[in-house]
Amino acid sequence: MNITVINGPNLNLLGTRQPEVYGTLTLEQIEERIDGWAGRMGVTVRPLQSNDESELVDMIQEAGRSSDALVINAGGFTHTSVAIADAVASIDRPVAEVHLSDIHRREPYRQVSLIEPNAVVQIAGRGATGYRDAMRHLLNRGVMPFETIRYGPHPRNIGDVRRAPESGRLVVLVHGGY
Ligand code: CA2
Repeated sequence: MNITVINGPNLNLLGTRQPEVYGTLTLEQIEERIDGWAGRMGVTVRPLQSNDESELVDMIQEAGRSSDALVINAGGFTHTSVAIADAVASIDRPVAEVHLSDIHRREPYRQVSLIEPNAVVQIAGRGATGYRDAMRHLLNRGVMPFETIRYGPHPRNIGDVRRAPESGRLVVLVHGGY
């Protein structure tokens, strides 16, 4: 499987300011992690970033032609861009929407995503690991549906529990806090 990972406006500034909201990793470091996770999953990734709305539309259309799936953090355009939402809706490939921060616990204008209706999943508030979970979701989608459960108040106190299709039983191994 090959997955295009698109990051939108201002994500190139990660690691420079607002670490309490977006973490301390730079985009380059996040992309290195994505590459490592993808390698372990047997997935090929193509990371892209742009601050330009029309370039992002072109990237999404191109991913629709040349990739099996798309992971997108459209940054601030998530909440405002009908053009990007339309591009996501136009492609015939599964799209996973990612946000480093938990947009649902932030300002009201960030709580609305125009992309969400056409994404197969929205993952927010898990920091960089959200990209890993998005790729995992795209890889396992349809094979093993998952349910996200919360075990604490912090947005990252979550786990995705998958149930193998032929199994009537679910075993959850709790360790290291989860
Ligand atoms: O939580 C996310 O991943 C966001 O998509 C990040 C966007 C924000 O506009 C969305 O509402 C949520 C912003 C990304 C980066 O912003 C920075 C600004 C200054 C310094 C570092 C990062």
